[in-house]
Amino acid sequence: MLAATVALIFVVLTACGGTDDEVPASGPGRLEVLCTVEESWCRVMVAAFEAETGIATSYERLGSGDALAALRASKGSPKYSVWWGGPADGYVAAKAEGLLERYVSANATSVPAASKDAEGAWTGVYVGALSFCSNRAELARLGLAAPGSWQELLSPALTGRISIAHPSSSGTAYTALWTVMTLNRFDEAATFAYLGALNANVGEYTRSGAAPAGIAGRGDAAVAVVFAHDCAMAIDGGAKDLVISFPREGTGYETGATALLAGAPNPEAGKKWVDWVLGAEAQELGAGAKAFQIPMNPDAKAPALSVKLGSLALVDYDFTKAGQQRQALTSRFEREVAPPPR
Ligand code: S7P
Repeated sequence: MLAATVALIFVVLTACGGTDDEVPASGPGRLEVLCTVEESWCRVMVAAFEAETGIATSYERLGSGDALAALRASKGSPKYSVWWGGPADGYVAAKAEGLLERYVSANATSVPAASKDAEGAWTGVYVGALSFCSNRAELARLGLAAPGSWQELLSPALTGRISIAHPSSSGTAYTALWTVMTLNRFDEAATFAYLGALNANVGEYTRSGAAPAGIAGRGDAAVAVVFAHDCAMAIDGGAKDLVISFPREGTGYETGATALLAGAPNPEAGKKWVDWVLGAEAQELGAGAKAFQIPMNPDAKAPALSVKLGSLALVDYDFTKAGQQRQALTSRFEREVAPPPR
C-alpha cells in the first residue's frame, strides 16, 4: 500500500514537473539553430535534420557579427543550442568569451587539426575562398580587366564602384580584412592605410557578406569582394555577366564551422546536429541549395561549381590569431575607415 502511494505521488510529480519550454523527458525534443550561411541552405539543412531525427528543428539566420552579438547578449542561456556556418574566426572569438560548449564529435576524426579547435569548442564543416566578383559590362565600360590583385582594387577608375560588406557585421568582410593583415605581415598601420585607400572606391558597405555579389550582378557595382561560392551562386541564379577572379599575391579563405553553445537549451539534440552536419551525406546537401562551398568531409563530393583550392595562391590564414584580434580590428575599422551600415 505504502509502495503504491509513493509510486502514485512520483507519477503525479513527474507529470506536473515540466514547463512549456522544457524538452520533454521522452521523445526527441526541439532544436533551434543559429544559422550563418545563406537562407536557402539553412532551410534545406534544418528540414533534412528534422526528417532524419524527428527533432522539431527551426533556425534563425544571422551574419557572423550579428550572431556573435546575439550570443553575447544571451550569454549562458541562449535560445539556440548550436551555431552552424560562418568563418571559424567568429567561433574563436566566441570561445574566448565563454559562449561555446566543448563537444568532440566522433565524426570529427577526419577533420584536419587546423580546421577544428584543439579542445573541441568548434569544428570545421566547409571551406571557401575569397574572390573578386566582377560585372563584365561594367568593367568594359570602365576600361578595366577583371582585377588580379588587391592593388588593382585601388584603381581610380573604380572610385565608388566596389561593393564589400562591413567587417563588424560580416564574417566575409572580416576574412578580407585579415587577409590584408596577413599580406602586410600583421603591420596594422599598413593594413589600415590600404583599407582607407580602398574605402574611397567602396560605393557601399553591406551588412551581409554575400549581398555584394547581387549588387555587382545588377551592375550597381563593378567589383564585389565576396567568397567565390557566393559569386558562383549568383551566376548560377542568372547573373551571367559576373566573372570570378583571384588576387595573385594571395587570397584568404574560411573554414566554416559549427559548435554546441554554452547553456544550450537542448544539448543532446545539439550534439546530434553537430554529429550529423559532419557526415558526408549532410555535407552533400549544400549543392541542392546552390551552396558551393567545399565540404570538409573527404567522403562528401564537392559541387562541380566549387572553387579548386589547389589552383589558387592562398595566404597563410591563422584563424586563431584572426579570431583573437576580431574585436579590436573591427572597432578600429569603425573608428578610422567607416561606421557599420544600419
Ligand atoms: O553565404 C555563405 C557564406 O558566405 O556565408 C558565411 C558568411 O560569413 C555569413 O555571412 P556574413 O559574411 O554576412 O557574416 C560564410 O561562412 C559562408 O560561406
